[in-house]
Amino acid sequence: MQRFQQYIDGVFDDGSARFDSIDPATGHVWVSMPEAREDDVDRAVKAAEQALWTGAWPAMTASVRGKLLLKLADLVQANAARLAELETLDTGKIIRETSAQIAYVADYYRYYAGLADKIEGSTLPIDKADMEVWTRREPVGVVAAIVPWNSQLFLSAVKIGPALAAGCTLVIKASEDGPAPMLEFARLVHEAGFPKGVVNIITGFGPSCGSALTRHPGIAHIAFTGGPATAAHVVRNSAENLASTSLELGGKSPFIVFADADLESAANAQVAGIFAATGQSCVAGSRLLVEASIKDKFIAVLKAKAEAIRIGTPLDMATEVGPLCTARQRAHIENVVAASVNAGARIVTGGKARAGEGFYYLPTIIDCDGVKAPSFEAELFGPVLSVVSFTNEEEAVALANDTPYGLASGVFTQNLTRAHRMIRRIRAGIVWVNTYRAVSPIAPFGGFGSSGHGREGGLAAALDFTRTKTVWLRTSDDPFPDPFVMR
Ligand code: TXE
Repeated sequence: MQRFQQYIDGVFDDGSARFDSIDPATGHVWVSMPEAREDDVDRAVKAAEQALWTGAWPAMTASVRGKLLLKLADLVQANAARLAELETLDTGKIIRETSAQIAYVADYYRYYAGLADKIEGSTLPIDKADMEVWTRREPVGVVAAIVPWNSQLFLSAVKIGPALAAGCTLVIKASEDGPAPMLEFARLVHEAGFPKGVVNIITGFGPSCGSALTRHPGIAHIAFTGGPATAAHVVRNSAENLASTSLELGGKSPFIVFADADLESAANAQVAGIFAATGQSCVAGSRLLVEASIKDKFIAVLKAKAEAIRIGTPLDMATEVGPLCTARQRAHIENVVAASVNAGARIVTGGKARAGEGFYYLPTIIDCDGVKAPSFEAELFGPVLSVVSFTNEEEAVALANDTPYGLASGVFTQNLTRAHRMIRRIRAGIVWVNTYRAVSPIAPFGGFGSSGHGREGGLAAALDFTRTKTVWLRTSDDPFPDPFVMR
């Protein structure tokens, strides 16, 4: 059986313990993984601290850091097929998506490579005649980056790219579910030539590895993607080391279709929003809010599309929906769907696991009109769409905002003024109008409320990995004035 290794201080090793990784398409063990325990975490953080303050990294100019990031980008691109295959094998995410996404991950590194030498301080027009005052943007320190199973290379790139551009060092904890692509990526980091200790990549379980990492005194910033309950643990741990946090916690995003929308286009976007990535996407448009007058028609179109989806082995380019990543995840979905049906919600299509091996769940649409259905409220992280209708704009806004989450939203209408009103009133970090699930390194990404705080992507994300140092330089040769008066 293939054995993966962790990467600490520029060296690959087997880790303190080992665990087996399961192929979600078969439910069988396929590779052995290194499990980082407290000792490994401590070694990794100390290596990152050492690399932050001594050796080649802090002496490097920002432009050279940028060049290293460019080299990493080229390596990711050159190895995209291998990384995509590993991500597909270890998480069940379809190869059609992993290959396209990983090729694009290279562009995220390129974007942050370009930013490395554009992180500037400023000169202040200070209100004192004998002073020059300016600010420097310095790296925030050692960053703990924690990612979940879905899209690990992508979700880590939006943390690693800006952190390295800013001059930080990192310990990245890959998810215990499907860490293979991250551990393989460590080989590319090594090949790119980053000084040892700058990037450390481990994996392990949340309560042991994740917890030890987030409360470690050497950590200055925690960049976390995962569920809100885990985020609460992470933030509590950060009370011990006073690390700053950025949290990307998924959502229950509304997908709003008005009667005047281009229904064929909206239906395709809704398929992308809920069935792509088998629904295991933080921005999944899992709540369809549809104007009552077109509800039946729109659901009929969606039902036909859902039933035509090719479900199959994730390594087949023709497959459109693959297995869920874990048996645990599928059981969670089964429970919430069952509770929704008990509450009176009606299954339009799907609503059950696929028979046979692997953690498959059928593309599902649930009509929740007039029912308080758990599937309409809880994040399922699977191919399950819950539908409720509305009769006017006011009601659509109220339904859209009736959630503690606030990550993404979609508005489908041909009415320009209505689109603008909706953009203003929806409480979410992203509003897509007549499109869905579009991302770019250039655009900030992140949520409101229970969807977290902080933004990934865009210029500002790199600044989040810096801290400001203010420098005061006195230009007068006169003696220091009255020491008992603050100047
Ligand atoms: O995520 P966890 P899980 C949602 C989704 C899903 C639910 C639970 O609804 O059903 O969360 O998924 C690490 N200290 N999202 O349990 O636990 C863990 O090892 C530090 C939304 O898989 O949040 C992994 O690396 N770290 C979402 C990472 O946190 C800890 C993506 C995420 O795992 C830890 C994933 C601890 N105490 C799930 N416990 C999104 N935003 O897209 C766990 N971890």
